[in-house]
Amino acid sequence: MPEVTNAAITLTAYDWVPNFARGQVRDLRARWALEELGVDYSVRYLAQGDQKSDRHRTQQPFGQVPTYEEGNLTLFESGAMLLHIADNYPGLYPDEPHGRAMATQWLIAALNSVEPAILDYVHSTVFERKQAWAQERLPLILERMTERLGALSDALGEMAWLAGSFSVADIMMVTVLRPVSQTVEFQAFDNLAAYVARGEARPAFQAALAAQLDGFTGEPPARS
Ligand SMILES: N[C@@H](CCC(=O)N[C@@H](CS)C(=O)NCC(=O)O)C(=O)O
Repeated sequence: MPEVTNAAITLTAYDWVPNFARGQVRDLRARWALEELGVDYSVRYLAQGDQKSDRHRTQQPFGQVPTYEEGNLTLFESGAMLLHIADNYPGLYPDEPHGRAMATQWLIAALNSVEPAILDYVHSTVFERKQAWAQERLPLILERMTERLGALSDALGEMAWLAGSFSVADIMMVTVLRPVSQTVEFQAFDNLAAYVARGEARPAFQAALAAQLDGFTGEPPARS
């Protein structure tokens, strides 16, 4: 198991999140990449709320997880972590420069062209669901999300992975898609449903998911 104590790489993660977020917190992305490579990492667990401390903000200006520490390097942004890992440990980028550029492109597309539409849906159906306007806004959000998923489905076509061989682009895209992968709208795209299932079937994904779930040993924040 790559999650050990005193490894050269340390991630931050939460020691508690609500059930709906378990298995979705973005430290999963870095864990998955490291599991694929068999690279050891440690985790510093934060209680809910501690991510907003001054100390944590020196590492993550937005007061979020994950962070990634390795020697004197500290990174925030899961995308930067995946690119750094792929650059420094062979195995998650295609071998030739063209393939690497394609993988980088698709990782950024996951974050910049696909994730915003998915987050809109998650915000509307989870965090903002009790707002009077949430139901009224939903059709528009679904339309935008479906348009993005349709375009991704067309681009993926019959390919197994986005940049030829399995790469960091797939770690990012699969984790970006997972929050909506059980919706009717998503399941209508057979190749996307199969793509996410293919990613989730990888032993390294399963190990990363289990490690994240094992880390939720804390208590919910006290109600004020
Ligand atoms: N763009 C950041 C987003 C990080 C993020 O949204 N983290 C969430 C957990 S998955 C978080 O800490 N949310 C709590 C908060 O924003 O206070 C990344 O990809 O690393």
